[in-house]
Amino acid sequence: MLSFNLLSTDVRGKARAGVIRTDRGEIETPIFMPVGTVGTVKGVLGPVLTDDIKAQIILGNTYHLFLRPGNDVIQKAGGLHQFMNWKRPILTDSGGFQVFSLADNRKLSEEGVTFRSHIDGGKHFFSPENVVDTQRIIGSDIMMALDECPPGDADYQYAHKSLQLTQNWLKRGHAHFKKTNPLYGKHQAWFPIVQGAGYPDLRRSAARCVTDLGAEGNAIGGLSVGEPTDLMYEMIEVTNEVLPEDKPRYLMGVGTPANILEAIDRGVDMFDCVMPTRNGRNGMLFTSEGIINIKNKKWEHDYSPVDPNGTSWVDRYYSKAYLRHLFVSRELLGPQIASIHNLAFYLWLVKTAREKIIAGNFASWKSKMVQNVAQRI
Ligand code: PRF
Repeated sequence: MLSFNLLSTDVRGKARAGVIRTDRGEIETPIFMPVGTVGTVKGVLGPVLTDDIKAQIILGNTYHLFLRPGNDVIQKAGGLHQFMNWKRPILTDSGGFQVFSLADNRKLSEEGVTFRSHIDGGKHFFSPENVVDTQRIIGSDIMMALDECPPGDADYQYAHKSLQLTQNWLKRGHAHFKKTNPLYGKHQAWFPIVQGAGYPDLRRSAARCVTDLGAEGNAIGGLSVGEPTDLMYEMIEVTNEVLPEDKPRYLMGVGTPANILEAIDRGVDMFDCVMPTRNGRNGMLFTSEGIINIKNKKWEHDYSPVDPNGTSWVDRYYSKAYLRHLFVSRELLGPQIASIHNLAFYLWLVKTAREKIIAGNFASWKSKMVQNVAQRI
């Protein structure tokens, strides 16, 4: 089983510190989950992820893994954990969001979604049931429901209709989850997803529908998809007023360090985002003092550490001038160092948030940190 223990709640706000227990180990919340879309956190070796970055759980994508290497390869390997030799928990996204953002020729129906692969144009069909089956084959510790994520500027009518579809899919996915079993002897949880675009009444009714399923954890989707940041925060608040307190809450695909701190302050426990790795590969470094563009000429002769306050060994082992040189020369090691640094920073951020919540001084630390992390240096 997956269990969640709340250890403490911030005295003033809604921030929580807790522990999720899975068959593959514990996850201390709030937590950030590095994104490992195709069974690799891009450019980062497994031992670096576990021992240096101290990732407690990583994310995989059903859509990508289903297309390549495919269910047969993963099943014969004995699941994704065996295949990539990762022993800690894995959460997989259902594929819904990726079908909508990557695939071609999508056709949505009550039954599910047909689409063409962005890799070879092959035609496929995802349903609330068959994405559970694929996630059983992957063997993820937390499986996600199939949902439709409407665009950030969806009008009410579209958002309402889309939510009805997602809610029907949630019920079908949940029923199928209950009827099926893990293939590799480790419990798998299934999390439903709250949608409802930027409309408080839709969010509330979606959160009630999700709560009624009684799942082991719940997710908030459909945010950070182009809507104003304040609207995103409002939707998190509205949703978390309804979602049960005794289950982990996962905000999907969010976000900047400031977004994460604000969402923690509103009672979110789990996060994932491609930003630390994707932006890192482009030379953007997140630090506790602000954002660095390492390709900037200003670092050409800066022989000080990549990040003197950083928690990863790469922060003190390499200089900014050296890292800039690697980026300017398009050397592979540059994006690798930046990814390791950024992931270690994100994990430091949520770990420190957790310590502050437990110590009872999260609010003041958060206000200061939200300003620091957003400035360009
Ligand atoms: N649904 C799913 N995955 C997601 C999202 C969603 O709404 C988002 C939106 N931020 C990111 N990843 N299934």
